[in-house]
Amino acid sequence: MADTDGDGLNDGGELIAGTDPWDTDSDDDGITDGYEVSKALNPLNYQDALEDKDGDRIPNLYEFIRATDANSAASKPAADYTVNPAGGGTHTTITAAITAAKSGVNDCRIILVKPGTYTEAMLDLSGKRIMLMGEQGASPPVISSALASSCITAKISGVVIDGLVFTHNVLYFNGWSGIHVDAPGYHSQVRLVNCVVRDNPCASGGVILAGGEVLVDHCTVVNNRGDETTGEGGTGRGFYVSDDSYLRLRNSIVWNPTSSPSVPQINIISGGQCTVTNSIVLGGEQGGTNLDPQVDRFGNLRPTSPAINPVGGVTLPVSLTDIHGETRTNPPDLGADEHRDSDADGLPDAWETRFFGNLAPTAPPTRTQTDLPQRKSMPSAAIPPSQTPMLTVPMTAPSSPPAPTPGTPTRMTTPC
Ligand SMILES: [Ca+2]
Ligand SMILES: [Ca+2]
Ligand SMILES: [Ca+2]
Ligand SMILES: [Ca+2]
Repeated sequence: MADTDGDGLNDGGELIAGTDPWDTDSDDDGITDGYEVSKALNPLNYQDALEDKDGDRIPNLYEFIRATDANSAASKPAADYTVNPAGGGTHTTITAAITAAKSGVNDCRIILVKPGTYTEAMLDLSGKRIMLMGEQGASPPVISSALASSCITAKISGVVIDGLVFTHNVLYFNGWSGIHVDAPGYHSQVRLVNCVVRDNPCASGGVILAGGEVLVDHCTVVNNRGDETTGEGGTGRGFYVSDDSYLRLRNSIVWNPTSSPSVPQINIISGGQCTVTNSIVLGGEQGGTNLDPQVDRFGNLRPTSPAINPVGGVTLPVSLTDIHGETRTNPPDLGADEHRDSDADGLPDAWETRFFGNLAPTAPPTRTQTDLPQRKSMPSAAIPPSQTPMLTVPMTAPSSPPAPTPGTPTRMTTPC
């Protein structure tokens, strides 16, 4: 039978699928009808373009453009650019990699960002569809703006930001936010997944939506301020949803306590829309659950968090892994961190790996001060007498350590 529009789905198939035999992409999501039907995507729903059906971090749209299999986690494109401040990648700054991706002839390029703290001026994702992908590990890459602007801005449909931490290290300022999305247009979509947006002291809080539909999946949006009532960008502690934008929040945590309870966690104005699914939101806003998620200062779940194996958790298209690269279990935990305690010592794997370098129940002999830059500069007098200084922890672990009390690991306080 003929395939009149040449989209890989013959006319009989188009009839069965309900698609347009004269239109290669009936739902205008950038993926042809033929590919969508062959991969059991929905050729009549544009919202699956930035979903990740096989959970391999690569959205369906990118799998299609890059000619990989959206149904197989083993089939995915490699990163096109690698950012490593220490060298060895294609670039040492994210800005340079974005510039390269924009100036290339190809679309839907992938930038892998190695761990580090990046203090570059506001990153600008525009011109071409780009996926910014943090390398997963115990210390995921941090984008820490030192400027009175957002850490990053996404201005084009198809942008995906996966596995990064966004924060500011400056004092409060008006306008802007941790992430700024301004991608208006028909069926315009941006996806944030497995990201931590924390400690952004901005008038518009964690994330500004100023155009487009933004799918926020497994993100942890905590301790952002957004408590200015007259900021130029308006206010919203977690999200500021304006200008006909649409926030689709799923499997996430929005918990931004401040001194001004009148400012919403998700502030919706000027035609903005919002749907919240399977998420914790302070105050129960927008149908979220009002339970303290017990998140530490890095955005990770403490062992007693209600975000772990949430009651009524639903199975949705999710990443197979969390921001640390740890395997998600069903039901997946809320936010960017999946709580894993593989040696059952009451200490999360990511926490042990980050601070001790392995999963041993007490400090390993290989640990050095250089692993602990925050403590290295802390004068000993600043250590409360009730806490044992890190470097005097006994080097020899008892053969059968007592089971720690849940929620009270041996030492987890770090100077802020
Ligand atoms: Ca066809
Ligand atoms: Ca399509
Ligand atoms: Ca579709
Ligand atoms: Ca995929």
